[in-house]
Amino acid sequence: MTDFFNEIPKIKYEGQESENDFCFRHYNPDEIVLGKPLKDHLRFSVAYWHSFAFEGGDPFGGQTFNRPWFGNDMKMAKLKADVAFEMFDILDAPFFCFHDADVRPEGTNFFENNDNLNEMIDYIAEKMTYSNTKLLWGTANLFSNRRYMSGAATNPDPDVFAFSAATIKSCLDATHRLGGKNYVLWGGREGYETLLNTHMGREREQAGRMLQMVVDYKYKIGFEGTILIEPKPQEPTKHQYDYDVATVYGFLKDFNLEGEVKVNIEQGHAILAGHSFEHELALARELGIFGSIDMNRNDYQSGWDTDQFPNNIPEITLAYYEVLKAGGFKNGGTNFDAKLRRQSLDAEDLILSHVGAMDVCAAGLKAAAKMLDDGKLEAMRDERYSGWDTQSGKEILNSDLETIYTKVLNENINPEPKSGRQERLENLVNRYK
Ligand code: XUL
Ligand code: CO
Repeated sequence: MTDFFNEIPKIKYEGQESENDFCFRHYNPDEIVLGKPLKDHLRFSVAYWHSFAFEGGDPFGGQTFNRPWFGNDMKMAKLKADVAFEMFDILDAPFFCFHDADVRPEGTNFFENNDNLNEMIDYIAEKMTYSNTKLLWGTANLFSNRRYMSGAATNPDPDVFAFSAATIKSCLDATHRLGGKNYVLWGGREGYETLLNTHMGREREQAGRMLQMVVDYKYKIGFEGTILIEPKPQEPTKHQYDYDVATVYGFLKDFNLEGEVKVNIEQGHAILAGHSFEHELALARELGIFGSIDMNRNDYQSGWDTDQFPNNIPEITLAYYEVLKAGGFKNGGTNFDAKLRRQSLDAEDLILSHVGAMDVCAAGLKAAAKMLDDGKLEAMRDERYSGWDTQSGKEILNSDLETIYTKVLNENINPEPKSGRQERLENLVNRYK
């Protein structure tokens, strides 16, 4: 045991009347909702990078957190893992997620990185034998090191493509070894800073080729998890090729991978792309590529990817409504891709940020479940389209322009506009708590 979390007890469900800050008010893991326990609906995951690797920096200043495990050697990496698993235990977190660079010291070449990663994966695998926390997904950090400044798979230099491919292989091996449910590709630098130096078509081909190699390798090693792309429109790049769900779908179609790869949708990224979270979720569901979510929120004024913990129950309700409509998570889950504000220095801040986030997600999911179960919203939506279920509606859709022309003339079709009833639906949605 380390002494980092000191006196902080295991977090238990106490209900909404409790005055204790260190308890769940809405998240009762074993509560049955729509026939299954809340914990299996939500599948919460802690992000290793934000909770244990983030130093508190922002564009104007560096480290604010003093953590006993900060440093670039194996002893520190192991202490970091000890603290991480202590936090997973305090929260009884079902899952965690990591990048290679979060868990291992940074080496000076591929050999050292690989060696460091393997030693840390041994260490983490041992911890997982007596922990309840499983791996939701692993991923490679192909964006922090300066070698990736012009991209990873989309780099103009083939040696960077090679370095990236080798790194993905080690990370996929590590994820497989730890029993990961998914493997994520977020292309932080797969885009451009200026079109003036960029061969866009070529870079897109390179990204597609890398993805095909990842899928081939998944089958080769028998990894049964899902490969996920995490869309984001920009930041750090000016433009990222995996802009949003629609763009990723087009890309997957182009490389014949739409049956192989799904999406990990992040709240903040959806907003940066000019969409709502529920829009991205609904589209992924309709296209059959919904996989998992990164739950967080951005500051509504600053306009960049602030990765804050979620706290808005009505917004979360609409998001989980889409997740439930998609049939819930299969391999996916709710990963808190969220970090403390840089003034939140204390160990308890790390715990309470997750407690609050788990609670608002539980409240949102329960409201969404009631809304779905009740069926009023779906009935009103269906009613709006009911004309398509009639004989005439079906004929129109299966017809051609000439026949429809004659039909409109003969039957004197003269549509009468109907209310979209938006406010009535908004009022309805606010009733579910
Ligand atoms: C960056 C982001 C990443 C991915 C994993 O905006 O969301 O942390 O989730 O690389
Ligand atoms: Co993310």
